[in-house]
Amino acid sequence: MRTKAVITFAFASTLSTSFAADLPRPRGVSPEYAKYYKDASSFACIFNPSITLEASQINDDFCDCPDGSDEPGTSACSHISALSPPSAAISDSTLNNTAALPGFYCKNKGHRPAYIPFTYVNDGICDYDNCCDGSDESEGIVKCEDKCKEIGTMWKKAEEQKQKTLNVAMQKRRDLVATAARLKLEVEEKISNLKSMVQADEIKIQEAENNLVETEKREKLRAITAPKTGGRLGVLVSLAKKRTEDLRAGVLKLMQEKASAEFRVKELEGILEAFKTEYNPNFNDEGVKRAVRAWEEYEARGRHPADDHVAQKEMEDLVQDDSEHGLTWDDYETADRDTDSLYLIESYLPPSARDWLRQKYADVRVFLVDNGILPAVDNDAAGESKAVQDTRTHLDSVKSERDGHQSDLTNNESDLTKNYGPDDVFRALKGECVNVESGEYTYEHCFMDKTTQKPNKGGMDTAMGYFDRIEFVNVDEGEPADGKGLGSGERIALRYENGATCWNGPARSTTVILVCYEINEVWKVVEEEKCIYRMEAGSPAACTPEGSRGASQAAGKDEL
Ligand code: MAN
Repeated sequence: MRTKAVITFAFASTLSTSFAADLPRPRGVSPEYAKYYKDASSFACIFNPSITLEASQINDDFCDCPDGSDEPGTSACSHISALSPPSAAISDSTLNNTAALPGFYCKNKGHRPAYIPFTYVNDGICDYDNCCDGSDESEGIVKCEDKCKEIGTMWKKAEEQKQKTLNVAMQKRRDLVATAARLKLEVEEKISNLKSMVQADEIKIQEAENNLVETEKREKLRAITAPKTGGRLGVLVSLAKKRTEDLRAGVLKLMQEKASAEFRVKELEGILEAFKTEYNPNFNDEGVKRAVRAWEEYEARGRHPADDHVAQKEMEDLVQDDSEHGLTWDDYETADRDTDSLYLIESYLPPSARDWLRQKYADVRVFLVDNGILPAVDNDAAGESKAVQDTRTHLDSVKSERDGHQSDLTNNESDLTKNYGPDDVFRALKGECVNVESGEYTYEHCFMDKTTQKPNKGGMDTAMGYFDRIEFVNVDEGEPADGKGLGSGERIALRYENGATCWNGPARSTTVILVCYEINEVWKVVEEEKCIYRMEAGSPAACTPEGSRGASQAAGKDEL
């Protein structure tokens, strides 16, 4: 088995068959070059036609032409061939400038024709990888049977399988593109709805602001024109009324207690009077005699109550209702304008003129308050009225609704201008996650979002980067038979940055290189440098619109 690089390079899959394939041509010559060898008697070196040789010098295993064109079927001029494995002895410029032939041409009937390096010719190794007909070995060192039928059949089968996979992948890509278009439309619709909502919110805000101004004005007016009960005189009157009521209640209570005490005194006086009349004076009891004497002295001073009918009358007067004395508190409580000249004037006016005057007075006051000439005394005392508070709360709520819609709008607008790759295809995969276990971790790739490293034995997840941009990278890797590899060429990559900071190192970052494949899969994760990761993955989104494995930058340029 030759090295991968040489074989890949030697594989001439695009060989044209439109040339005169039926021209007789020497061994190792492709139809493309047959025209140079059609003269049966002589041969002119392809790049150096001034040098002519005998026809018999073709493939005589001796290198005559400086461009090696006289030895298409041997390895005699292999040092000139561009397909020969590079060696220190032959510089690139020598190769590029002088080699006329691309290599030894294997017809590979039943399979695909191919060029192989001239060094592989007659080297004793059957080069079935590229020369399945065994024509590279003609000198009998080794016998290479023609395996093209078998190899060709296998190859065809593999190709058919690959094509099938590609077709599936391409269909899935088309579906993704359709989904992406629908999602984009949804975003556009959302934007248009949100724009209308923000506009409506602005109107609502304007209305609520006007409403607030009006309510504040109305409340001020109401506070100014409303009858006041809390003015100085009003407060004094209320206090006096309360005090009078308390005193009246006190007097009443005293009167009741007095009546009860009088009743009990009378009862006692009756007992003592009976005692004096009924006691036995012959019974020489000093205590009884003393008590009778005391009673006689008490009675001589006059019994209770002595002349208190005046006090009783006064008390009865005191507990009478104030209105009985012509005192109506309400008149004084609601009339705190006694010092206000307006209300003095008012009293001389008819009711209609009084209203007009009151309105004018209120207007002037509102004006003076608005302009800071008078303090808004009434509102200050009571704080903001409920009506104003409610209107302000409503204004705040419509404003916050507008802010929410505005921020949604900004997010959707920025989403619409975001690069989602060729045909917007990655929009359809946004947030979709794929996992793969590798070593002690499970790695997760969430499209257009983030990459994460999850320890299999428990512990915290580590952010390996957040989506930053789409890039195109060139790769040159093998392509496994199962198609789960990057292959060679330009590939689309999703770049994730600013993950968790590495101890003593950079913030973690990941490049996810994608290749066209029928499902979303992560095949391989490598930590290329400390905390700098690379994922190799398959996705239908990575197919080119034309149906090849690697997304090319040019294909998606219009959309970028
Ligand atoms: C963790 C993992 C590794 C990384 C080291 C760096 O173990 O994230 O991938 O190399 O931290 O300290």
